[in-house]
Amino acid sequence: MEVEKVLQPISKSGESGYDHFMPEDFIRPEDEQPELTTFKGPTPDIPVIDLSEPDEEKLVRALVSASEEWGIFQVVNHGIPTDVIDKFMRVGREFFELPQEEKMAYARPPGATSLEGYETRFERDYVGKKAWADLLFHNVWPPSIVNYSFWPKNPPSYREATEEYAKHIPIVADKLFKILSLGLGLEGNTIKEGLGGEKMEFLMKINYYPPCPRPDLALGVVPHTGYPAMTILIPTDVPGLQVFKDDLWYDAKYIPYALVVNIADQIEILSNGKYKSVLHRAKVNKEKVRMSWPIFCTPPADMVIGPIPELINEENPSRYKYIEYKDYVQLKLKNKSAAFEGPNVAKVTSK
Ligand SMILES: O=C(O)CCC(=O)C(=O)O
Ligand SMILES: [Fe+2]
Repeated sequence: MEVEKVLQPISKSGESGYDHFMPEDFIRPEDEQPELTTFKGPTPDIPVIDLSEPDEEKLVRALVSASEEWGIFQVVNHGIPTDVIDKFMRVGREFFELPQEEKMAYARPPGATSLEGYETRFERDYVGKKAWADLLFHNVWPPSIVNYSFWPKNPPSYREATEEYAKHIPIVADKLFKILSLGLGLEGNTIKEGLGGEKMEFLMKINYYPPCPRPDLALGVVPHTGYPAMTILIPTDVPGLQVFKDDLWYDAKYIPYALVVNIADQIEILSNGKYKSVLHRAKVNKEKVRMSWPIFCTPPADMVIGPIPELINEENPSRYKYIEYKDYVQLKLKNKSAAFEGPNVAKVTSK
């Protein structure tokens, strides 16, 4: 058995354990280390989308430009009450502050095909390194896929607070899918239907990033684009999310109560490459715990996804193949560099 044998001394202060030593397993290769690769100049802000904008055309224009240029935007005035968000974040944090044995009661079963469950300091990684994060995954919608055995019973209000927040997410997602469809010149329901309509699945993840002795060398989430359609995320106020744009890594600004929405691979495919699946990663912090709560809008496994037929003609041939979502995921998992290449694994290659 491989023993955790390489410990790298790192800090002048600190007493013991992770305060003092950084296991080699967590040190990213140089081309990923945040200190070496973060852009240090003036940083452009990720676009902000005001969902209460009454002028629909203006909203469409703003969302189209954000999705084409960035693939990520922050949504304000989304209609989720701040107290619902506060309670939701509180119960997630309380769960992660429980003793390890209690959290392990929700551990992802070894060899499970589903992502649901608790994992500690784990990441399926293409360079054989670990990410500095603990995770909990469970489905939140529709009810037919919810398995409460992965929902913490402690704190006792976990289920109620999480359901209260999660019920808003398909509503926000529907609004965004509609605007994105209109932005393609199509009927408002086109993207949602292309993703499985009411069968679309909402998988929640909680990222818990403990304080890290060397945040300059580690990452909480390694660079990736999302496999599914779209991610709707709420973070704590500790900065950490970074976005890759024009070959540079930028810090995302924290906006209280804004939802961070990123376009993922399936929307890039449906739009035949117009909307961009954004490459992103998460940094960790030396003193503070950081947390984030993404919800992944995911097509059902057997949904065949490819560019929306109305967008395809002789001048605009299909850039992606039509494949079932579960086969797409397998293609991504098989190819080591695919994690950061958007939907390239499904690209139609020229003859
Ligand atoms: O923590 C963050 O801000 C990003 C997390 C993320 O990208 C993910 O879990 O997929
Ligand atoms: Fe992500």
